[in-house]
Amino acid sequence: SDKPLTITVTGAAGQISYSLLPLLATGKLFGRSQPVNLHLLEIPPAMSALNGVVMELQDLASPLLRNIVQTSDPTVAFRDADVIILVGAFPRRKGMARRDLLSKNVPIFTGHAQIMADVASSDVHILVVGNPANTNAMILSRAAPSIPSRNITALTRLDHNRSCSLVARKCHVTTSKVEGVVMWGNHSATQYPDFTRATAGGKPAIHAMGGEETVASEVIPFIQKRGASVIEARGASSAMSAAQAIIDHLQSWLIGDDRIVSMAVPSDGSYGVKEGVWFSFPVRCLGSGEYEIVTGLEISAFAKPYIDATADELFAEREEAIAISQ
Ligand code: NAX
Repeated sequence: SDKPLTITVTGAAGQISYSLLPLLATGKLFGRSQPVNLHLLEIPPAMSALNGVVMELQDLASPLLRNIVQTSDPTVAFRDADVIILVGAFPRRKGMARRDLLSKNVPIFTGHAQIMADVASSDVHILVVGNPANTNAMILSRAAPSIPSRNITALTRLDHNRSCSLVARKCHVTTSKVEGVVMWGNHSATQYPDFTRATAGGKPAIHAMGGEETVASEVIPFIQKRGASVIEARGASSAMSAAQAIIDHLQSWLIGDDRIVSMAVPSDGSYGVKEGVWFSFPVRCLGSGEYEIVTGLEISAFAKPYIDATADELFAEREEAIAISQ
């Protein structure tokens, strides 16, 4: 339509946003006929850097980019937002325990939630990227009960994409030929990238991946540690690939997708994961933000301990986060 959609991005002067904003400004999410407004939120010390980002956005000269708002006031940033991408979070410093990270981020996401519920569009769709992403989404939902919990998801698409790309490389096919990869659970080291049903060009991929034993000893840890490997090599965490995963996630979720993808959504009890956490499941996206968790996949004796471990971690995070918020 001609009416611009308003997209809010928090942490807009950070490194993921530097890769994400040009994609949003040039129609890589909603296509080349959908104008967008960008509302950019940062904390006061980053406002000068944000101003530089805004200059560069203007200099893209994108015909789709209408209003740009740069602010450190969440009420201004979230006003009338149709889509909110929460990238901003307190960063994990060396030696920081999970509890310390949670105690910094719980207040940020609680505060943002209450403001969003008041000023965002009534049909707002929210993607949480900032870590701990799954638990931040849970906290956000608890603090904004007027926003349907299905409208709040967290990003595990980067882990999913990493897994699809690995299958494609091992099987010598393009990623368009890869299906059946599922990324279960938390966006953390306990994530379970599941290759059991992965196919490349319609054929099972597990043999090319080295068989079940090699998958357990090498392939799963390779994906679980991929983020750390990027940090080690680049001296900075994944940004380009995270930005693309955000676009992929939002495109599947808001526009629709023929393929099954992985998304952290509120658990409905499927696969024995109790309600109360945002768990990455295989989902079928029906368009316009509608999705359903794919049920009925067989969970093998191999997969079960992985799924239980990542669920246990999410419930432990949930307890800690709720204790902090009280
Ligand atoms: P950066 O540190 O480069 O950028 C984060 C930005 O957020 C900073 O500019 C900071 O000033 C801003 N910020 C902090 N608190 C804020 C607040 N209360 N309101 C608004 N802005 C605030 O980090 P970057 O590499 O861009 O990563 C951002 C987040 O994504 C991190 O939490 C990171 O751990 C997480 N990631 C999550 C991924 C996922 O798959 N879910 C993958 C990529 C990434 O690691």
